[in-house]
Amino acid sequence: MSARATGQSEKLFEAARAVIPGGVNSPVRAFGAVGGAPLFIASAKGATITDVDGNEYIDYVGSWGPAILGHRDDATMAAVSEAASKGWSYGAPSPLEVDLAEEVCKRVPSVEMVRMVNSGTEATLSALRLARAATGRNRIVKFSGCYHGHHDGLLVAAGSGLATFGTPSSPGVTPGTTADTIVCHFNDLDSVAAAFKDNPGDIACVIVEPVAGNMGVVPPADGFLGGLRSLCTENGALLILDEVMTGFRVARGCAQERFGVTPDLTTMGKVIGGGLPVGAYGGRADLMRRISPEGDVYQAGTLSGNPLAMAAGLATLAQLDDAAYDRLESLGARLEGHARALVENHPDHLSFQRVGSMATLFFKGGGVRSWDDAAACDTERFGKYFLAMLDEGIYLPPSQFEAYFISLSHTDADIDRTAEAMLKCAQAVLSR
Ligand code: KE4
Repeated sequence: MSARATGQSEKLFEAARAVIPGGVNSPVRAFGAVGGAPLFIASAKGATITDVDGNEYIDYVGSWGPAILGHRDDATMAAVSEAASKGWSYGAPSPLEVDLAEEVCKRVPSVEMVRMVNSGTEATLSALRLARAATGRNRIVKFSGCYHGHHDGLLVAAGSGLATFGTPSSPGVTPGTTADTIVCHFNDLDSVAAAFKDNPGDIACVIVEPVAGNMGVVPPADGFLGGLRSLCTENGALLILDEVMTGFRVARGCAQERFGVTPDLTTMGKVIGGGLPVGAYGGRADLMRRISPEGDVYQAGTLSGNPLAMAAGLATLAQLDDAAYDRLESLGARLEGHARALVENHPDHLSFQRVGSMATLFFKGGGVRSWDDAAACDTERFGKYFLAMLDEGIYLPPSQFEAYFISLSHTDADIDRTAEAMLKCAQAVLSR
């Protein structure tokens, strides 16, 4: 029995389930993968979140990536307050939209123009539409285990073959909307080559998380991203890097800078809004000029580029200088150093993978290179570990297939305390 009081969260969860599907506004928050009632968060500051029962936790969800500075940093708070003092939605252009677009284009050379939207889903949805328009082709390639938002064409289940046409993975998604989606295997260039061979001249683009974060953190194998770039170029298809999670997280210029690959289009979210609703897509100017009203590819959004979100994004990026990424790397390496020792004691049952300040402890030995590997994780043990970590005051993502996010507000002491809890909880779970 947990020592933590959770009565207020449980009461809120009961009330929420009466009026919100599953009691949450996004499925992963419901603790379905780990059991128990989700914690309702009352407030957060720095690396700490506090639930409605007054329990404090070191937070590794970080709003699923946006809270890279830590929660409620003073500069972002001041910037959003200043913007709000003037008004917060006009449905007309405003100066901060230009500022953020210029900052993104300055940081990411492959992004010559960028359009702001309100979520990562909107960003990828729009980028795929643009890729199909620009190439005049219908088919797209994605990878099993990669997630790009909840639009119909990407809610597909992979088949068992090398490169298979996706079948709808959710009711309400019609076979027609997934008929042009081909599912390949992450870190497997042969599966992508097969897709191009089997669909000559039909593939508009390949969309990929440059570092997979939605099956747990799975780094690209050496040569994988470069191989995708070559295959796309050779076959007249566009390469879309979905950097909604990795963007401005794993390097100042995104994963494309860290891994030295140049996409045709990039999608962004999370950090670019500093926790307020922002998604973005951008890339080569000749492609982006196809977007309405300059071009004929339609895309729109009532709240796109709103001043509050722009202010939060600008204030966040302003603090992400080289020193910040050095610090994030140092914190990530510190956690990895502790985790490696744990994994060495349990090589058949645990793996730890990290890129910069995003990491995952997998309840599977031998590492994770693709979804097939990730699917072999012991998710039941992960659930027990997650709940045990909560009792230790550590709030992890409530799913094996997610990333821990470290922020600039985490201290060495936070990391050491987390590692101590990881060792205690993982070993307890593995000993049962
Ligand atoms: P949103 O529509 O949730 O803003 O972004 C979709 C998306 C697109 N691309 C990547 C690489 C993503 O990771 C996401 C969303 N990430 C999840 C976390 N795994 C959001 C958490 C949630 O769904 O509640």
